[in-house]
Amino acid sequence: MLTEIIAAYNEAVFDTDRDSALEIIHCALESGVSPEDIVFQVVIPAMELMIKSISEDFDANLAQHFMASQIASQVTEEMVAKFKKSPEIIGTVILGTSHGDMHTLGKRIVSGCLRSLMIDVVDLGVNVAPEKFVDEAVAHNAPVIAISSMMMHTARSDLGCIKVREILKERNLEAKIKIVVGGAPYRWDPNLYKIVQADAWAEDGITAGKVIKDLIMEMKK
Ligand code: B12
Repeated sequence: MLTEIIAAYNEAVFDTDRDSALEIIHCALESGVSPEDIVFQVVIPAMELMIKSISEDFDANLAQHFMASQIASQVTEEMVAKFKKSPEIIGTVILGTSHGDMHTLGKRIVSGCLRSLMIDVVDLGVNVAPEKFVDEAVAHNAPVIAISSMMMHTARSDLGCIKVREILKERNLEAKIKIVVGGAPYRWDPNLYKIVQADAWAEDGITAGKVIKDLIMEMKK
């Protein structure tokens, strides 16, 4: 039965049909599938499957990507509330757009993707000061700061990632807190993340989930 549910859910998500996706999930629940199985066997594998399809043409698959992350986030939130035992949160990520940057859509997608992977997200919103990223990471014991920049000048700014790195260095926090960046400028220049001294970058929300999850697991070792 699970195989059929997975196939039906994947089709609904790929068609960006939120209503059908939710209906499939609710029917699965009624027929006895556990909320845990829905998240770990249905929702997360569907997101992983989507990594392959969207990476072929990011812009053409944007709507699909956005909807998939929103559906995954919504279903995960609903199912987690029904888990027998609260799921173990893998770690916490501090997320925000860099100083001067008001673009929110990409960050929203990233947040949805992270939450669906059991990563706790502290969303600081837009136009975040570099000190704030670090202060919040320390306050929440977060191993990752994720910075979204949609414009070249906010990605390269002295008050963006570069400053966050400087503060981590000054406070001797580099071993404890890693920086992951993303946004259009990093797609234009895949080496930009090194120039701004981030530890990693990802080209889309689903890949961001994978990169950040791997980084958190690596740091736990
Ligand atoms: C929508 C949009 C706006 C909207 C934003 C609405 C909103 N609430 O977000 C509005 C109209 C407000 C706007 C304003 C401006 N914009 Co604008 N905007 C765009 C546009 C068309 C799409 C951006 C978007 O939402 N993309 C869709 C999302 C889903 O994609 P994404 O952000 O790239 O996110 C994905 C990945 O990058 C990644 N990702 C994103 N963040 C992160 C973070 C991490 C940690 C990781 C790992 C991954 C990751 O995952 C996301 C999901 O897959 C882009 C053009 C473009 N093609 O990018 C211009 C664009 C970014 N804007 C631009 C500009 C110049 C501006 C303005 C200065 C315009 C003006 N003169 O006022 C202002 C700046 C406002 C400000 N201070 O921020 C330029 C930047 C040019 C440059 N070279 O830097 C662009 C590229 C347009 C252009 N071609 O000129 N904009």
